[in-house]
Amino acid sequence: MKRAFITGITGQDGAYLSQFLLSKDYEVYGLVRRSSWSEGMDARLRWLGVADDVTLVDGNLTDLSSLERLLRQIRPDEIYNLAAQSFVKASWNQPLLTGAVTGLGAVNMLEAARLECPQARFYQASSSEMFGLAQEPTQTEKTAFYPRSPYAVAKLYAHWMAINYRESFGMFTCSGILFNHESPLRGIEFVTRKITDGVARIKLGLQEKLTLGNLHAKRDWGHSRDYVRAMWMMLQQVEPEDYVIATGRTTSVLDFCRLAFTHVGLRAEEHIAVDAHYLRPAEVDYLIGDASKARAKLGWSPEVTLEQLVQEMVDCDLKRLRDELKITAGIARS
Ligand code: NAP
Ligand code: F7E
Repeated sequence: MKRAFITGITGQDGAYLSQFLLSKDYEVYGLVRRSSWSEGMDARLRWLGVADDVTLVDGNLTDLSSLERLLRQIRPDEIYNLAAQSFVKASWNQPLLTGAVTGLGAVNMLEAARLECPQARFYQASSSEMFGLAQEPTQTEKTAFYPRSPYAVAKLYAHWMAINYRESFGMFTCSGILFNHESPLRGIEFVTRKITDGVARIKLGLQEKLTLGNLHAKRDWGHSRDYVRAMWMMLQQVEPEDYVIATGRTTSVLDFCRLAFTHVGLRAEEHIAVDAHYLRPAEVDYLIGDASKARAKLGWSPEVTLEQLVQEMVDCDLKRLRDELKITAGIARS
């Protein structure tokens, strides 16, 4: 039985990756940071029905000693470093924390692996945000980086450090340059989930308007379930390499809204408002990835279309809100 150690196990990708690795008979350990409210910590794992099948261990990406202790105890075959301050907009308000967690935190993880289990295979969660002000119309592993936020700069540092540990110490490190990927488990602050939650609220009469920022930004959106499979595939290869993971289709925020509103029989234009509060100091206007290398070498391709993704997200938000309304009505009656 292989053993995996996942940082960021309580996040969107951590939950789907846990489910995937359990289906492959892995023993799954996940890093959890201390917070004052621990009850909802494993909500995503619970939603996928895998919370009782993983072992959660306490530590923090910014505390090297905790990572060393855990790797010494667990001795994983594979390490997936998914933990990060991952919300781009927040990275301007908290640039130092973002650097400490998303950048240096990855180096803490690499260093702990080098000291305690240098043979373990290491996945680093790199990001299409590193392309930022895109230098080529379609981005591949060879496209020059131009990060546009403290988050992207921190990710780029972590990306090069993962490569540096491979080249300096011969460690099996892979960086997956993943384009945006979403799901019903996406954090509510990200635009796709904000849209699908808003559409569901408007449909149920709980909200009138959906207020957004830049409607014209374009992203290459896939499903998290497809993307965590690619992470695992990278670590099963003979040689460690870096891969772009993307669908090859780009869509504006406005068109994402249109898909979501149309799914519930509403017209997006009648319900969207724009507020400058949601604009960013520097924007990434356009991203579209070319995952030819992953297709050729890993045999990876996405299985979920954008339309299916949007429908799944809207339907899950509708169900969640209806369930909440039933509970509230039940309490009011009793
Ligand atoms: P997410 O839902 O925001 O999850 C982030 C995870 O990091 C959470 O489990 C969080 O724990 C944990 N974390 C934050 N700070 C930590 C710290 N100091 N110590 C330990 N854990 C900490 O992110 P995601 O969407 O699953 O993405 C996974 C990774 O892929 C991230 O590194 C992200 O930057 C990267 N990425 C994501 C995308 C995408 O489109 N989703 C694309 C490219 C790259 P709490 O639950 O305690 O907050
Ligand atoms: O923004 C625009 C916003 O916050 C997407 C992270 O997972 O993917 C994610 O980063 C676009 C931007 O994701 C709103 O300006 C308009 O152009 O959903 P987002 P992101 O910044 O692309 C990358 C690959 C990561 O690595 C990150 O960790 O949508 N937008 N109106 C808005 N965005 C938000 N959040 N809220 C709005 O109201």
